[in-house]
Amino acid sequence: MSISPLQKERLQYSPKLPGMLRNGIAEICVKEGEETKSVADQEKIKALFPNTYGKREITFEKGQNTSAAKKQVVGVILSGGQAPGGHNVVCGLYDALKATDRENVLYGFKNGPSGLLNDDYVEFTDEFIDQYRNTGGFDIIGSGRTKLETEEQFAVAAEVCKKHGITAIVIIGGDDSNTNAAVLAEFFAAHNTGVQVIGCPKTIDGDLKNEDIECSFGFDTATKTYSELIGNIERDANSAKKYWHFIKVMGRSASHVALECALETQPNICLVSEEVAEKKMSLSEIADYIADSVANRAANGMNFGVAIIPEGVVEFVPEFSVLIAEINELLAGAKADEFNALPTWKDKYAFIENGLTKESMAVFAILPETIQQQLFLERDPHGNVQVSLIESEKLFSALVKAKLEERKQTGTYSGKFSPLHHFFGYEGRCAFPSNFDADYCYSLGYNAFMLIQYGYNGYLSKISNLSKPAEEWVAGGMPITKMMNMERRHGEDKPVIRKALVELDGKPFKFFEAHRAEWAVETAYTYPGAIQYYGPASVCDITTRTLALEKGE
Ligand code: FBP
Repeated sequence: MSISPLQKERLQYSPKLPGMLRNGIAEICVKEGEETKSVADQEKIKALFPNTYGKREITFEKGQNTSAAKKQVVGVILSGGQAPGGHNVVCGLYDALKATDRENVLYGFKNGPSGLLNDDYVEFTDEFIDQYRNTGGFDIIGSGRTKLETEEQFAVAAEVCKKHGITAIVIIGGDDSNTNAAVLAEFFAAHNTGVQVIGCPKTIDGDLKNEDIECSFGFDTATKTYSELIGNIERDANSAKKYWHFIKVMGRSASHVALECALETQPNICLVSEEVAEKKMSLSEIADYIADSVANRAANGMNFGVAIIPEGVVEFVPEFSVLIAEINELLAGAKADEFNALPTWKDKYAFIENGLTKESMAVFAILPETIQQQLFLERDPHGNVQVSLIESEKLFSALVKAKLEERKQTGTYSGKFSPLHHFFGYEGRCAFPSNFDADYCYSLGYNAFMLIQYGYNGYLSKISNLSKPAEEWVAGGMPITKMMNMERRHGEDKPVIRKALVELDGKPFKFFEAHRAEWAVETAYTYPGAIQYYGPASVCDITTRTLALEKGE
């Protein structure tokens, strides 16, 4: 296999562990902290997790290893969307497992949780794993979005574990996957299988974080990758001085990615979905807000700019969510066939006009035709509109264009507006992990094995103090049930890890809020450049602005 020069070098990189894990397995001891309780709905969560609720928070320290010597056969699963550093979680897990006992075994279940159900796996060896050290992607075993959530699935999982003598499963995933990890851990405990379950916090979206988990892995590298590209575009915009760039960035729901990129690059506009919802902004108000920046800059002779749009924003616009709900209703069941049989868009438009309320029709009517059609073409397997596929960067540039036309009529704007569109998502999910993600992920995996070795079940691998150098990081574990509350999902009350949205009173948003008026008019762009893997720590080991601001740095 031919590999790039960078990959060749990265294979040799030694990820940094927290200081307390550096002295070798024989010198890692555990310190138990307080008993825990869930963040809300304590009685309900306790009743649903009688075997795993209320366990103690733990941290590792330097000292005599007192874990029971036992052969470990561990299965690992990569779940959901790719995030840079996933391979290093597997490598850290493997290295700790083999350092403890060469007889220990690590299996990788292929293509996500379905690999466990289908008993489709690979056994890791030194030779195999060494090809993936410090590389991006999840291609080492593949990933998938099958949800492990039913008793039937858990029973199959228990059978597969029994067949291979598996002692523990490590699930590397986001909030949903780790919620499912907690339920699986409870099932295994309730059925005395002896199999432990440990989770690791992954997602580029950055929405798996709370008072215990400072950030999910992958967020650092993905946002640095997007920020490099946005910075390059800003410099192009400032050179050519003729385009407005509308850039959608990934993040299915929360706007952490968009906000971090804005903090890194200081664009003219960055929408924050959580603020849109809080202020109940309409599409028209958002368009006016962007148009103001376009017009003010034009008045200063700058017919160019950059606007960042979070992927999930339209779902946070109240009137748009009502429209989506009405469209889902309009096409429910057989009505979809009736709609699809209509020969022309004109006929379809009349059908829509007939079926929507006056208010929703007014919202629908201002959308560009391509977006109107997208709402009816892109359906998920349940027949619902696939909101994530809506090209919101094009939607907002079209709405802004219409606003500017109106302003031209009234003589309040006389600039030029040439928009270009971009979507940065998949570009960042499999980048070579930054040193931060390489180190953090390796530590998460290594630490996950220590949790297994010490017999913990239903815990999330936890590395904290992350804004400091790795030497000062703190390794430990937190019962997943501590992060849970009850939420309504698909008509049922379910125990879930609470998804972290951008907090409007949090320091990262406050910083952005304090500067955005200036950025909207001035050209205050900053150019972060490419991720640096070699060189001074001041550029190679920096974490995100979000984490630094949250930590008051
Ligand atoms: P996870 O929550 O599984 O980490 O995935 C997040 C994400 O990358 C979102 O940002 C994006 O909306 C989604 O996955 C895309 O999913 P897919 O890879 O299935 O197209």
